[in-house]
Amino acid sequence: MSDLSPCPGLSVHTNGAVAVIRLSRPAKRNALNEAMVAGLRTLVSGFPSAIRAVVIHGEGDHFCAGLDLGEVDGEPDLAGAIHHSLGWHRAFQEIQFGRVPVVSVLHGAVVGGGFELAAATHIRIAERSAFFALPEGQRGIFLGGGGSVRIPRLIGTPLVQDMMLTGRSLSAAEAQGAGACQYLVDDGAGLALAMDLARKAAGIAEMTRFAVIHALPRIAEADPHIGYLTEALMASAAQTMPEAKARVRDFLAKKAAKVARPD
Ligand code: 1HE
Repeated sequence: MSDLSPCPGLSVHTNGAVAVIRLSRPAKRNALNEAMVAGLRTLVSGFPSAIRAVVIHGEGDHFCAGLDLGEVDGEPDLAGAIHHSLGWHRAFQEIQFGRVPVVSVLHGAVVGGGFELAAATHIRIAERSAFFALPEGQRGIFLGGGGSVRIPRLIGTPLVQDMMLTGRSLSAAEAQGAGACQYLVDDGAGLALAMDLARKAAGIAEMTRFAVIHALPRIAEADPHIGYLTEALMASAAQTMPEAKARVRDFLAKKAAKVARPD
C-alpha cells in the first residue's frame, strides 16, 4: 500500500493493481472544491500502468454532497463559471474515458455533483443508506459536471426532470430500479465488493478493457451501421492480440475457468 494523495480532501492508496481513491472531506460531506476536482483528474490520468482498476468511495456518512456551494458565491463572472464547469467535464471525462475501469461505492448522500461523479464511473455499487438527488434545481443552478449528458442515459430524462423540478430523492432501491447503479448491498459491504469487482476488471485483457471503456459506449450511441462496422474493427483488433489467443487456448485446454452460474 502506498500513499499518493494529491491534495487535501482526497486520499489514495494502491492495493495490488487497484488504486483506491477516497473523498476525504467528511466535515463538508465530501463536497467537491476546485482543487479536489483537479486532483481527481490528475490522479486518474497519472496512475502508472501497473494500476489496472480504480475504486472511488467517500469517508464519513456520505459519498458526496456535490459542488462546494461556498465556491458558487466566489465565481466572478459568466466566463469563469463556464470554465469551472469545463474543469469538471475534463476531470470526469478522464474517469469515464481513461485507461482503466472505475468502480464507485455510494452511501449516504449521492447528490448533485456527487451523482455526476458517480455517473462517470463504470460500475456503481449503492449501499442501502444511499440516496440520490439533484438539488441543483432548488439551488437555482443546473448540472455542470456532465450530469445532463450522463444521468439521463442512466435513468431517463423524465426522472431527471422530476428530480430537478421537485427535489425528489431516490432511495438506493429506487435508484437501482431506475438504472442508477448496478449493485445494491447492505451498509458497510460496498467497499469489499468494489475491491472484488475491481480486481476482476483489472484482470481482463488490455484490448478488451480498451474496447469496453472506449468503444462500447460510442457504439451504443452510434448510428447502427457505424456501430456494426466499429464493432467488427474493434473485435478483430482484440481477437488478433496474442493475449486473446493465449486465453482462448487456455480455455480449450481446460486450463481456464468456466462461466459461473449466478449466485
Ligand atoms: C456543504 C455542502 C456543499 C454540506 N457545499 N458545504 N449540493 C447540495 O445542495 C447538497 C447540500 N447538502 C445537504 O443537503 C446536506 O449537507 C447533506 C444531505 C448532504 C448532508 O446532511 P448532514 O445533516 O449530514 O450535514 P449538514 O449538517 O447539512 O452539513 C455539514 C456541513 O457540510 C455544513 O457545514 P458547517 O460549516 O455548518 O458544519 C454544511 O454547510 C456543509 N456542506 N454540503 C458546501 N455541497 C458541477 S455542478 C454541480 C452542482 C451541484 O452539485 S449543486 C448541489 C450542491
